[in-house]
Amino acid sequence: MSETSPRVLVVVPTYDERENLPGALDRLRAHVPDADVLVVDDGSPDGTGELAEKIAEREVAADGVQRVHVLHRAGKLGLGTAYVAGFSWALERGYDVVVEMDADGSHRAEDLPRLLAALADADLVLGSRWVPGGSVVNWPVSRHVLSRGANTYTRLALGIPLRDATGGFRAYRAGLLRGLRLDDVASQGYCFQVDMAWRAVRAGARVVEVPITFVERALGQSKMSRAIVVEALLSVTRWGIAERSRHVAGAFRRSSG
Ligand SMILES: Nc1nc2c(ncn2[C@@H]2O[C@H](COP(=O)(O)OP(=O)(O)OP(=O)(O)O)[C@@H](O)[C@H]2O)c(=O)[nH]1
Ligand SMILES: [Mg+2]
Repeated sequence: MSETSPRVLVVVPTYDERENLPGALDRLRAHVPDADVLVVDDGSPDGTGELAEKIAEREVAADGVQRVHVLHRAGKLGLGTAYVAGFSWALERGYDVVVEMDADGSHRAEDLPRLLAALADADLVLGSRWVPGGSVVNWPVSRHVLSRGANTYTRLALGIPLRDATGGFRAYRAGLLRGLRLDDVASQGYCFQVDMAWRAVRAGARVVEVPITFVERALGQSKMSRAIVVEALLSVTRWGIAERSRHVAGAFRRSSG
């Protein structure tokens, strides 16, 4: 990464976020004016993709620079593949840093400069709700329990020290993404976030957590579902068992060899 002025791309996946996207893009422009944005829209029935195009055109007309880009996909293909498509788009265009960020207002653009600053000594920076200084605004107790429980389970099952591996507000050095095999990432939802963190840890990446304030969406519908929670639980369990088996096999080979 060139230390002077890294080129940053913020990837924002959208599905029916018409009410949220304009505010999210305005706040990004205010807090990280030099970052480019890629909206990855899955043919949102509410017209989010077309709205994103209009905002992009308006910005070009205003100052002649295209900072907002839009990638249209044919239908709802899932959060994981939306991010992988966004990462590939970024790597093909030579960005130095790639950010994941939701469109629904949960991830605050004012926290992003701290995430980007922390990349000076890291390959992956996780915006974390569950480190000192991190917080969640407007969540019912059930969501706290789910997120805390999922993260504790992930930490124990995979043996990684991360407090918030399921969060989706994070910044990657492009070099790390280039070194990870993204073509076989099949996870969606929370599972995608854990998958990427787990791949990064196994690749020897420096992963750090920076506290963020996560604000529950005020508008629009959550796409979270029971299937997404089950997918994460099953996959983390599978990865944990595979990891333990590798350790046991290694110890056995050492003791018998
Ligand atoms: N392109 C694309 N975007 C998606 C898809 N599913 C969700 N998103 C977007 O991904 C972001 C996160 O989705 P949310 O529904 O907010 O899910 P969440 O943040 O895990 O759940 P909540 O905390 O309940 O909001 C939002 O910007 C969504 O619009 C999808 O299949 N394709
Ligand atoms: Mg959300």
